Amino acid sequence: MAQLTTAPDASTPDSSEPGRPPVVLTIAGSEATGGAGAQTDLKTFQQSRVFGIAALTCIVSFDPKDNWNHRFVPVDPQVIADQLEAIAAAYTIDTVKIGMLGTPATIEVVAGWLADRKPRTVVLDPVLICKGQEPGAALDTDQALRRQILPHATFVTPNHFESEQLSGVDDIGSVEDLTEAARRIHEASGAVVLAKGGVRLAGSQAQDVFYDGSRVDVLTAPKIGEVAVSGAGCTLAAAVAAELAKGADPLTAARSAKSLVTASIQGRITSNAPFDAVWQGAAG
Ligand code: PXL
Repeated sequence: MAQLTTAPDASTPDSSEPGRPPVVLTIAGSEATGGAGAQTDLKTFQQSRVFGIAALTCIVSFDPKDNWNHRFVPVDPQVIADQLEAIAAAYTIDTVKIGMLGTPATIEVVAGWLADRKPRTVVLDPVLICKGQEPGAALDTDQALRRQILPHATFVTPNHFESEQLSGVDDIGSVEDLTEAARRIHEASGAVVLAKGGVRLAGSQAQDVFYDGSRVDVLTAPKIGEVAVSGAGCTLAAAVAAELAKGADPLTAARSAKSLVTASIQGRITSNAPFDAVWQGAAG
């Protein structure tokens, strides 16, 4: 059982110091090729002009000898607790982005830390599936994420599959379905929801549904190809977190994040891997 030490509150540095960027924490996995996960989050934070820090939850190494499937190794829960202890001792954390957690033990540590530190803004990218995980373990992880992490989220960014899973709306095939899913996820969590249709909804536009409990907005951008680019979801949630940390309202944060993702997909980097990597620097 990992020990979560409650560090003494860091003597809060003056966060209104002129020129000082907001500090944004990502709690996420490493994806070694840099197309997704914590590496993507940190690049997004830099591009968005916030000071990014990261606590690593797992290490994903694709296996080029096995069709680039995921090899997934969780970080020891105590080591996750240690990282969070160091971070909370150094900074007052107001804004957190949560990416891949990967195991119930990791979720336990992160949920405990969120309950203890109560950051004002928690942007959850509810990563439910990692190809390298054993399906039984993935189910436990999904349930733990829903029960223990979702209640702490203030903003959640499910993709098409995650929207179906979290809302119980089957076969989301239209913006209306996605809106219903966003409403249900909001009712279950209280969080602002940005449900991503991406390339999964028919038509020439990539459509996402924003719902904050009172207003529904459909965010659109022309689709760039018909294949989802890995790292786009991480970039979106990280950019939302960065914009909220800088003081944007949720809808403005969602719109800015979507335009950063669109530019990052447009400027994507090819490699010898069979998938491209989003490049946040392309946003200029
Ligand atoms: O894009 C989802 C994702 C998030 N985090 C890590 C990943 C992936 C997908 O590969 O490896 C660490």
